[in-house]
Amino acid sequence: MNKTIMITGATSGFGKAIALIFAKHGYNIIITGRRKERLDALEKELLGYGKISVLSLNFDVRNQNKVASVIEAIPDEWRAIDILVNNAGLAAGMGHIDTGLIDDWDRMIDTNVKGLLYVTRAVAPLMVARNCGHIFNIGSIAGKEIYENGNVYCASKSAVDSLSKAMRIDLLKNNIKVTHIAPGMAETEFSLVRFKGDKDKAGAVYKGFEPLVADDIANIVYYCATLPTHVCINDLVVTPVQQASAYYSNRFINP
Ligand code: NDP
Ligand code: 8X3
Repeated sequence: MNKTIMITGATSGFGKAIALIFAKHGYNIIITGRRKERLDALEKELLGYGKISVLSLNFDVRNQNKVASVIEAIPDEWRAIDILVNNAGLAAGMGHIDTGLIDDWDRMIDTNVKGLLYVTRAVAPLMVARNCGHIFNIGSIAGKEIYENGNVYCASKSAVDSLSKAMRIDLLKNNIKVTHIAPGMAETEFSLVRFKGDKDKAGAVYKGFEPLVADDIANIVYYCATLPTHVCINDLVVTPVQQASAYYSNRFINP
């Protein structure tokens, strides 16, 4: 019987790449996100791999009632979720703490922290009931090292790091693995979202630089998920070779 993976934020970037690699390996996939048309297109693409089932759930992780009711209503054959990937998240803007936009702060905290908690609260009991499961939380190098203007995004990802440790402790007796992955710079729609559609600002982030791509993170998630049952990778920081930390990167210099 196929195993089942649920991925939040599967309409783009890491989440989509994770859905594709697990579909290739014969997992049934639950994809979630706000953009319904993208979920529909991805569902078709995933079904193209054959011999798997796909369930699309269209919700905003910030809406606790919706998260709880949609997950509560999933059909019986989908309730045995083996892997949950808490990936949905974003950075909104960059600014000093004295001038930052409150609306941006709310979006980041509501999505990256509260949304992750709402989804986990709805799915973890299903794993506890079966005494098995694997939860992946996508944090960031920004949660390990704080950089100027990163304040609230960094804090939200530090919370993801802390919550991963907390989940591992609280779910220890339930045989549930928890893996925190903290990527460095990766070229997805992340910077376009952070800079609110400004392509020049988003493009500049990766200039003179070979960033990670979504497949790099997807391959790592797949590797961690397929280790022997007694092995759990707890915490991984993953950067491009040209990035040594949140502050140090070795950019190509234009001639
Ligand atoms: P993308 O912008 O490409 O993808 C983000 C995904 O999150 C989308 O599928 C989006 O779906 C979903 N999402 C965002 N907000 C919500 C919401 N309120 N409700 C439901 N889904 C939501 O970025 P990445 O793939 O790069 O980002 C994935 C994760 O990786 C994020 O948590 C990000 O912070 C983290 N990360 C990214 C890094 C990078 O450099 N790219 C580095 C380190 C960590 P939709 O809009 O359809 O709802
Ligand atoms: C995204 C990585 O360095 O842009 O989480 O904050 S960084």
